[in-house]
Amino acid sequence: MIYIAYLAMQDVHIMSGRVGNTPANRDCSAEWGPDGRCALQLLRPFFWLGNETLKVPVALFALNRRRLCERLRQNKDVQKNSIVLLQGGEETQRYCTDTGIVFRQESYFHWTFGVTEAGCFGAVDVDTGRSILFVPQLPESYAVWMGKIHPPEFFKNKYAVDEAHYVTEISSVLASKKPAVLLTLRGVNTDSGNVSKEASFEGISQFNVNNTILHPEIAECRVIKTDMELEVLRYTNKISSEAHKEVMKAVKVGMKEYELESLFQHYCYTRGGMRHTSYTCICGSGENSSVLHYGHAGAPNDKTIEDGDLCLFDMGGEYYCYGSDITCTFPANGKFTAEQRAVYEAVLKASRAVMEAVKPGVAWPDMHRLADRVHLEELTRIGILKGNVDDMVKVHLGAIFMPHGLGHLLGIDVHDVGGYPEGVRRAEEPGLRSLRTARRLQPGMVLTIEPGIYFIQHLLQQALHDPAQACFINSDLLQRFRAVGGVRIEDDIVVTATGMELLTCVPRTVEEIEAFMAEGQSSAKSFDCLSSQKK
Ligand SMILES: [Mn+2]
Repeated sequence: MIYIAYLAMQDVHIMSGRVGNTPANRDCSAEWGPDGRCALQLLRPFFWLGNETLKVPVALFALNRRRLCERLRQNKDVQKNSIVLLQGGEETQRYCTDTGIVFRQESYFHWTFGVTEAGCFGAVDVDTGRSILFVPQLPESYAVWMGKIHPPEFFKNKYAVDEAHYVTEISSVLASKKPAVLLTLRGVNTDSGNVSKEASFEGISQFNVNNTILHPEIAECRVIKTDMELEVLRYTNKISSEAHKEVMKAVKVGMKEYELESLFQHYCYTRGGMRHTSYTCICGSGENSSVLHYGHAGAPNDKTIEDGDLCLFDMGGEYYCYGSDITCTFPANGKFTAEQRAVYEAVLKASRAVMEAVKPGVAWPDMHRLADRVHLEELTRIGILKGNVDDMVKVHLGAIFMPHGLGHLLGIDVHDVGGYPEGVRRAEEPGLRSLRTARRLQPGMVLTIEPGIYFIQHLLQQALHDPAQACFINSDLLQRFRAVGGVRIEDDIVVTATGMELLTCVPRTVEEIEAFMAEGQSSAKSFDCLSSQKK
């Protein structure tokens, strides 16, 4: 209902059904839902890459700005007549060369304005919600090398902001608004420890600037996703799930890991308009599946996949700066060994136990503890561990097998912001301390659920040399399982009022995976998402 303010009704051609796609981003494909509410396609203008890609109304960002202003107005430290000022990302080159790196917008700026171009600033009047975009005044040579130069008016329409000016006018335009204070963004990202880039321009010293209020407030807004944002995240998950399935169908013993990385990226881009992935693809096979962040420049997915290898592929596509984060683990030859199956099913049990328990009010560290406990129980059932599970928990044995956190917030950043607001403490115990958030769950939060069991030589050696942990380990059996490498099962979910919605849709049980891969080798009969989720 709140969307209605953004409709330009006179422009809308109401149709009885969906209108065919036309390659303009201001067309009129209109559709009414059964309750008389309009579909998102009605909200214009929108971001769209044509074909079957998702149309994202820029009204998404108008709503984000409105939510931010409402929050700031409730903050007693915010004076009347304050203006939020953000600086967008800038183009960069390879080191000292003139070779450009494909631009990706800075995440806070994207959340607020949805602008894809580099070198911009944006301002929002907190009292009125009025938005101003500042775009770079491009040199004439731009028209030769880069293409048509658009005036500010073009960007005003493209992004549905109230005003647009050149960046060179920022000082005079803001001065004309006589703001009591400019709220700029300065704060630490709790995952990287890096500080956000605060807006700065020539002449800012004439303004009263506050750089501490904005960061916690805007981060808090980003933690809860709107319905329009959820539509984008459903899309990124749909495309990335399909891409993972393409990979599972194509994988063959003898291939290089990077061939599957390439196939994933190709599917995401060609079918989903995803020029970027949310993070570097992790395509570990065999023992590489136990390397949590394999795929980096020092280990660039370059091993040959061998018969008997387990593949752990952690990959997610990004559309219009919204991400996804999915891990599939499956046998390269299409058939799990007994050991692989036992470990896989232990992790799947943990994943499903967490999904059953997720709902508003639940503390995320408790979900981590739940997954850990299921792992320890299952490893005991398999025989790798022996003894009392409560005693194992006391010596943090779970963190030997799952040294990372159970999952994290997901959104515009794959490790999305706001995990540790003031008052939420990071635990110190192994495993739990790696959690990227320790919050209680609220409806509208999007998270990954990614339990894993890994046989990491370094950690196993450490445990075997620690009498407090070694006493629980059956080292002969452990030896047999080391070849499994690691299993991770990662899905993306939204917390709903009563539980959760699963966004990811890939074959998950051993039976589903083996059947899907067998079909993939012969003909391409597709995996049925709905019937799988009903199970
Ligand atoms: Mn993840």
